[in-house]
Amino acid sequence: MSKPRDRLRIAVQKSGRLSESSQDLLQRCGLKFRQSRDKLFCFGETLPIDLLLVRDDDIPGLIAQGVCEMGIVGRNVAQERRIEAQTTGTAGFVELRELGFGRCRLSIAVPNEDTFDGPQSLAGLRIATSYPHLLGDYLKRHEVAADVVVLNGSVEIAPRLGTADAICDLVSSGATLIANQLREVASILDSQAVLIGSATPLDERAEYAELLLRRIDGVIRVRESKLLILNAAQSDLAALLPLLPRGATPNVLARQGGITVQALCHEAVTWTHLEALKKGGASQLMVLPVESLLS
Ligand code: PRT
Ligand code: ZN
Repeated sequence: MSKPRDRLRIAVQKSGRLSESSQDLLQRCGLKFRQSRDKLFCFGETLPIDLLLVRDDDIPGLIAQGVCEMGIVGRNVAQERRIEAQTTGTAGFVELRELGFGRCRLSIAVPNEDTFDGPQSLAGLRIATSYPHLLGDYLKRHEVAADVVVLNGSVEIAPRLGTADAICDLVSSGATLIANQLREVASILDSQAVLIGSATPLDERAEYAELLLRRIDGVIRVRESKLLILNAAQSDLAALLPLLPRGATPNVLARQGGITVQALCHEAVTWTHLEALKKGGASQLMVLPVESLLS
């Protein structure tokens, strides 16, 4: 039996669309790593949390096997693995947080000239995909019998090569579909990067996992947060408060000749908000980015 570990491991994509944002997120959480020579394992210098740099598809399995406790993958990868695992038991991981980057959708696309009148139009077609379980689940839910052709890359050229009649692939801008004369006809999954974690309770290291989760929550909130500062007369306060962005938490400070309102805003502060507040009597309006947040 392997020796119990006293450090937590988190796996992120080594190189690809999620790599930079994943490492940036961990850095913003105050984690710093010393990269090893093989560049697959990075030792955490600030907390007992180490980093594994791997292929995204391997991350759910590494968590299920107990090689690491957390990981960042696209929801498409997590859901594909979850459906696949349904036949063998449990997936061994749970989704902990949505991370707000790597947004895309898993969609079905057909050649431009083909008609599509709903899922039934796919009956009897050969559909190329790297996501056979998600596609299979979609077809089953719509009671459509089609041929799933599994490809590990270049799915979008399958119809032109004659190896498939339609595809089911990830789409973000849609430019790849257009370039391949394909038309998106149904979206079967909305995806973004998610933090996944072990489904089995962690030992003493649960403390590190909780700490990391709290910091991640702070980083996610702070990303959209702004501090709105304004001066006003005390007599205008009641009229100004409803004009603040929704969900803002104002802090009213007395100053000579009036008040200063500092409002933490988790939603966009627009020019319309500022103009309405100015009209309501506010002056010296200022919107500042928030660096860190701990509440
Ligand atoms: O080597 P490794 O296995 O780790 O990487 P990978 O090649 O499997 O994954 P990678 O880096 O391509 O994508 C990682 C994750 O990024 C995916 O699992 C998704 O969760 C997410 N993501 C976000 C995307 C896209 N956007 C995306 N646009 N993954 C792939 N694409 C493809 C799309 O299919 C198309 O071929 O990028 C191309 C450009 O898309 P358009 O629509 O903008 O033209
Ligand atoms: Zn991959």
